[in-house]
Amino acid sequence: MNTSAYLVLLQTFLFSSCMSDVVDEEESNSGKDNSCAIRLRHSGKCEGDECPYQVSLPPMTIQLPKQFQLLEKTLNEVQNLKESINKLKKSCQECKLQADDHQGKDSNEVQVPGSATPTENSRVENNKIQELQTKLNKVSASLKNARNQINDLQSRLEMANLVNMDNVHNYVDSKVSNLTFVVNSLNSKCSSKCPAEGSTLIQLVYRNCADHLKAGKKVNGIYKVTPDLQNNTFEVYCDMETLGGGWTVFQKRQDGSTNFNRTWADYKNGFGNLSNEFWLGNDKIHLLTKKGDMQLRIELEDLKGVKEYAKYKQFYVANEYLKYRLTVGGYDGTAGDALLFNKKYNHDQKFFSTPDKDNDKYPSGNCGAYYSSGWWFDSCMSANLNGKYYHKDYKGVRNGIFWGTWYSVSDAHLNGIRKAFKSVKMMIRPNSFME
Ligand SMILES: [Ca+2]
Repeated sequence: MNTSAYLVLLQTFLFSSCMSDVVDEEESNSGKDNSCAIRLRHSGKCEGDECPYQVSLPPMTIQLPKQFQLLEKTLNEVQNLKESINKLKKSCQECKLQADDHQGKDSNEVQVPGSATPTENSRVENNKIQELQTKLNKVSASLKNARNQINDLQSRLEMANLVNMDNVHNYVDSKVSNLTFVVNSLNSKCSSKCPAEGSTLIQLVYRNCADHLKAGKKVNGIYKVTPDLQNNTFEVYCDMETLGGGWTVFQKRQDGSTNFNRTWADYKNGFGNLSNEFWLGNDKIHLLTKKGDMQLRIELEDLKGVKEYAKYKQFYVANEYLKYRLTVGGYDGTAGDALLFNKKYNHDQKFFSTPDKDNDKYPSGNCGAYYSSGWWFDSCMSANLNGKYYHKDYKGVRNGIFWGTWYSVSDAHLNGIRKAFKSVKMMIRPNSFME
């Protein structure tokens, strides 16, 4: 049944029960009592067959078919949908507001305060980019410049590497050679042309015994010499007889009266008696030889009275700072070259050692202490002219005066007997000396 059918049924019911209560509007207004709970009144003029009525009904329950529940449910769903749509609308509006807010903040980051329009923002951003581009170009130019400078320095460094230490050494060596040549040529000029002219000078300063001889001193004995004007004058023993004389003696052994088992300080300053046995002193020997033109002569005599000699064209003793290092060479003579015996025993370029100062080449001990001597020990020796003075041949440690080429270094064939020497003399004279 549809809705219009129910209206017809309602009208039938009303008219059948309360037809008497149908009144005109005019009667109702007059206040007549009406016992019928259902009242029907005219509410307007009739038009054709239809008239308008106003129906008053008492409270009542109407039974409706199930289909009305669907309507109600549909209405509820529509209502729910409407609410959901409203919520979504509200959410969208909030989102939009937040988005706008963010957009405003972002634009502020590149915005100069006060400028607000998008066009201005864009212009400011462009300026910023241009500024950054300019800075970038500047940095790039600086880097290029630095790179060029580094390349320049690298090429200079390569040039500098070419001038390495070897080249410097070679340069210095060549200069020193040139200077040595000039000095030597000047020396030879003076020695060959100036003796007569220099006689006045030699008479004033006696550098060594040769100067005294030139001044006319022809007697062996003690003389004062000044080998270096910057150092003191000191006494020496002069041999004015051997091979024309003029020899400055710096060591002499002849009777064993002087002990040669001495300290570094003793050998430095000298000891003994210039008229008998002595060591002149390493400092003085250095001063006498420092000009580098001295020859060395060694004279030896054994207990049988056999005399031999060894001479060296070159003889130089360095200063104490260089441990009185010996430079010796250019052997000639009859006693044999015991100072440069072989590779194992070579006294050239060796430091001076004493019983209390080990500068030798022997790693396991002190040659000076073992052989009771101050000497230019190697490891240890093929010559030792400062050894103990024995008055006769001896046995045991070979710590006596020794010259390795006189007797065999091993001297095994002597059944361990060590040969002693009667006398030793070490003396120097300038190579330029004219006999
Ligand atoms: Ca040693």
